[in-house]
Amino acid sequence: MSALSLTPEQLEAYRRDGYVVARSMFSTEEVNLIRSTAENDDALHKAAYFRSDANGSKTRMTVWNHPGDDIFGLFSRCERIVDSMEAIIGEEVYHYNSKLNAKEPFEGGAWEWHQDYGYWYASGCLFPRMATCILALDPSTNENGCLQVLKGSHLAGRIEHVTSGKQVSADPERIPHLMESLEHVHVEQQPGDVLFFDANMLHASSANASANRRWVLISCYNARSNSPYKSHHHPGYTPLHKVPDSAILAAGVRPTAGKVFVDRPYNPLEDAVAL
Ligand SMILES: O=C(O)CCC(=O)C(=O)O
Repeated sequence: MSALSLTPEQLEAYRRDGYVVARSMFSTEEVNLIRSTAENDDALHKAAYFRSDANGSKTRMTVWNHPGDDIFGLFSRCERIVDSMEAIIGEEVYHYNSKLNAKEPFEGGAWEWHQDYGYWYASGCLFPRMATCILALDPSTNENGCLQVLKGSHLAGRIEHVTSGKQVSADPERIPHLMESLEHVHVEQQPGDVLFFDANMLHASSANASANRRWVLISCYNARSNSPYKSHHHPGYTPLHKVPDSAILAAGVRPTAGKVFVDRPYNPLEDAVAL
């Protein structure tokens, strides 16, 4: 177990609240390497697509399924992240997908309230033995569209997801009722902070109405025992090879040459409606 992985206290908070933030889990030097690779990686930018919100504001996203040996893959495979995920999920995990979400100043779009398992259920994962982590590459604030959560909402279980404008969201009728009893938290992060959250955690984010960019690196994990029963655009169980925590600094800038990206991901809910 990595000495940098989540502590027993953090794991307890995660189980109670559905999320926890590990402050400064990555050093300034590590985040600078990941950020500058993201800024200069042509393949990553060429593979990007845009996701619109109800007002036409757009988040730029690049998505991939297999972590690989580039610096983003080393992040997803490093011991402190994978050991934390295994402690959260309670068994061997595998990498389900990762993405770079870029909200540019005055342009980055909002995300409706949703649970990641709202999507992954439709993709054939039978249990919510899954979790997500978000590494902030820039300061992620209320002004530039940080993640928002409804604390404790993971305990509501999976909520029906419906199409809502151009996105799929958790049933909008239920959200105001859940908001009456649950705390609405804007989870601000500094570069290097990692937010871990449960697959059934209700989360959303606002558009970036500020002059400050908000880029985040997101990795999602599934339990080995929860490989989807049908094939879809994210992988079934694929062994994940952990790397030591030192791997990022040892690699330095290492871009994604040769990596296979996911085209705009097939979304069973959106695409069923489109058909
Ligand atoms: O980047 C964000 O603000 C939200 C991303 C998100 O909720 C997701 O990818 O499921």
